[in-house]
Amino acid sequence: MKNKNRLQWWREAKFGMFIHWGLYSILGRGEWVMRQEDIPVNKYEQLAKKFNPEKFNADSIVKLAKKTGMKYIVITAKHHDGFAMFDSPSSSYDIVDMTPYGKDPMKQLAEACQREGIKLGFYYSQAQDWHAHTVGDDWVEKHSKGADPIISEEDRKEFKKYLNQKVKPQLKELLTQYGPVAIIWFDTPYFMNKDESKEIAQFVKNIQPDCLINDRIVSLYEFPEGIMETDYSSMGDDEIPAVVTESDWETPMTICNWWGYVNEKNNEWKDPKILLRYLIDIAAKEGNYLLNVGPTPEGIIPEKAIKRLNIIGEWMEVNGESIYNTKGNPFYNEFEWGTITRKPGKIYLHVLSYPENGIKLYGLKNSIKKIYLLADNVQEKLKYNHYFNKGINCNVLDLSLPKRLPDKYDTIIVIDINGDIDIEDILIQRPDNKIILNAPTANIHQGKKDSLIQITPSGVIDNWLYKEDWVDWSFKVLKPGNYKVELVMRSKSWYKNRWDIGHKIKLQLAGREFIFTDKDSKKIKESEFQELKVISIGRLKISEAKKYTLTLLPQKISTENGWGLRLQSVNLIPE
Ligand code: H79
Repeated sequence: MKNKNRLQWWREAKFGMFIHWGLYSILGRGEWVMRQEDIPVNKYEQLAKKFNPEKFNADSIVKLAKKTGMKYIVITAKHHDGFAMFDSPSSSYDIVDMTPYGKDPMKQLAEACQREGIKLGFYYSQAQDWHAHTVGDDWVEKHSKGADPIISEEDRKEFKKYLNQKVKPQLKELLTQYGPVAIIWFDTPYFMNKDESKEIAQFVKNIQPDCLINDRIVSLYEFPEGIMETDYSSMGDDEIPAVVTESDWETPMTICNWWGYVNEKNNEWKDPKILLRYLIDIAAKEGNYLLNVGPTPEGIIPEKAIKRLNIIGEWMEVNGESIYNTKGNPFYNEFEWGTITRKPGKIYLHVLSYPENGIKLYGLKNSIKKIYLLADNVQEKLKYNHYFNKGINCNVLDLSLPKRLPDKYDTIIVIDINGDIDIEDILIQRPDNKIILNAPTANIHQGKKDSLIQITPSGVIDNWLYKEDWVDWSFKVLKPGNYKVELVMRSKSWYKNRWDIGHKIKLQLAGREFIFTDKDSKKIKESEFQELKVISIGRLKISEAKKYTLTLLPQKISTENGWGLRLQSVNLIPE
């Protein structure tokens, strides 16, 4: 079994600062500039001569993180460009040997973090290294079929040499020069086979057993089951799962259009309100938020980033209790007005938009001690009605809100209860009468011995490759009526061919049966890497308020690219 004790601090922390800082910062066009602009190695190396971040002040950065409510920092010790931002005795391509600055910023950060009680982790690009030519420049494109690169035996030898001669010595330095390291944050595990991933992971654990490692040490495309040595999973860059996901996960998030510093001419900043919403949304889905800043070549965090962090920090100062050490939304549903976090004795309602009709919760069984606004020092009681409704056979909480809410971003309403939350253990129709059957709430039935069908950390039913595999959901309908049935599929990320097309599926519900294909569907672009497809299946009448089961039985699954059917939800929308 995995040792989960070492994750305790990380689970409580919920919020960390990512820092991308390196030679690329000088050019101000993001951390991929060397590759994107095809800068030759010898020319890129020259940047080191200009790197003199005299304004770098570890204390002020750590204090900023702390003031923002962040509990840990992860900084790029070495990014894909291969340049070590720390004192690396095993390499001359490092900040101490190559730059006029000549000092080790990681040492300063480690000391400042110790003083402030903030955990420090290092990002280390273990596979891509555009300076060690073996895994450099053209490798990704040369070997990539749009998926993970395949490499020749000869290249594999070179890669191993690089792992032994650069990666291991540098990891050892990072793990012995700076005291306890909270996390080694690996990235893009291109080229790595399972043995190599395990070897590097074990190498870290042998030196510092309590150092956490994320799962980007292993290619989850090649080895979907992962390896034991990893402690938590990284979502895709900027990716937030669609639904509550109970594994240990973290979303790395940019604050603007790149990770590394982007100068005034090229940058686009995210709206602070959206950045705060991501924090809340991620907590409500039971994950951690690793929000990135890119210091300038002088070593300071840009004003516009600080402004955004300050807005989040001010909110956290009042409302942090609803984020730290919480669990996610226990209802199997989202709400029109916002979302929920919780811990024993407390339920936190995050009101993100004012609900004109008040707030309704179905299925809460605990007796309620008190309901009040978190921002209200005197904790004046809010009026509510909590009762069992015989007509629909369900507990109902009706809550009316004050006319004005104190926080313009997210007002927290606290429900004090006894002990852990106790809700009806079945998916209940939402208060807005939609019925959303999300992937993680499905019962999965493996139809073959070698079935791989599973629910991914990002909340998708994935590796659904055989028509013998099937799924169903049980749920409680409160409001009989006519419903529109639709199915939502999610694309694979990163890969050029994101979809397998040509599925045929049977859906059974309330004595009706629909057979449909993915031919007629509406595509929705979610991000650069993610697309959804919505298939309208048909209409049906649900005549009673009671428990129903919906079953999906594939008749044909297309696996042209190896993805199969990737399902996010089945939605029943009242008409
Ligand atoms: O460190 C940050 C990124 O630089 C790194 N992960 C985060 C945490 C990362 N490395 N690779 N990738 C992310 C994925 C590759 C993205 C690419 Fe592109 C899409 C490479 C080429 C197309 C984005 C757009 C980067 C260059 C152009």
